[in-house]
Amino acid sequence: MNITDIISEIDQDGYSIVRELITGDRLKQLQEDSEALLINIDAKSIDGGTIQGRMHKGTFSVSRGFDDIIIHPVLLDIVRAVLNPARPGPHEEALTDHIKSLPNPDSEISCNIMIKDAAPREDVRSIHRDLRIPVPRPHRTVVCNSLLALDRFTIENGATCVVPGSHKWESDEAPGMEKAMPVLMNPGDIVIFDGLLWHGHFPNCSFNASRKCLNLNYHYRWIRNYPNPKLPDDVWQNLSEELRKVV
Ligand SMILES: O=C(O)CCC(=O)C(=O)O
Repeated sequence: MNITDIISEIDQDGYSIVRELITGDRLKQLQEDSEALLINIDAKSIDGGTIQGRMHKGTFSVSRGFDDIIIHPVLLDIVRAVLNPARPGPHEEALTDHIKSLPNPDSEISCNIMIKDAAPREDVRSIHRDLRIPVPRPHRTVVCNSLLALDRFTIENGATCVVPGSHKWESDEAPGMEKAMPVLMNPGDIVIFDGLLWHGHFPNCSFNASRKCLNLNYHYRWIRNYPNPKLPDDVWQNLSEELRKVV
């Protein structure tokens, strides 16, 4: 699929899957680096109660292992096209007024990364949207989220689920899981979606298959939900100009 088709798919369905964005040794290294960072957390079990889940937040502040993925040229081309403010959407005036009312309406794009897992026997992540700003829905894309598969995503092991077309819905009432479709991926595939798309993940019904992914959330800087911590000066100086612009 070419980039134009991917962008039209995100416009129409709210998401698109890019196959084999990362392959070979680079993928293997990403899998190892992610595995090494994951931290144990309490997670909801499908059997009731709590199990040991895994996650890593604030990944950019402690690892340089993902910098090239943040500025991957294919990913950035898609994200920049999807977040393009020159493509006005519904309620554009209300969106413009909201942005203008902010103390620092910085319209550059920023990326926050974290590592997410769905552990064996972990329950669903409930269906949600990634943002709620005081602007009527739908509006043009202001958060472009993505999940790069590091394990296989299957129906059994808690694949991400999406409700196609729901980024265009006015209502903020969460749809039921029965409306959601699985996002089936192999390691190295990536799903890219509009932050207004209703999504979550299915339960991981397996007993031994974890379902890791690198979560790259691209958004306008004026959305203050996902700030990256400030890096020490010597680390910052060594980052490429291109990377510094998006973190
Ligand atoms: O881990 C998943 O499959 C879902 C992630 C998610 O809901 C999110 O990044 O907002």
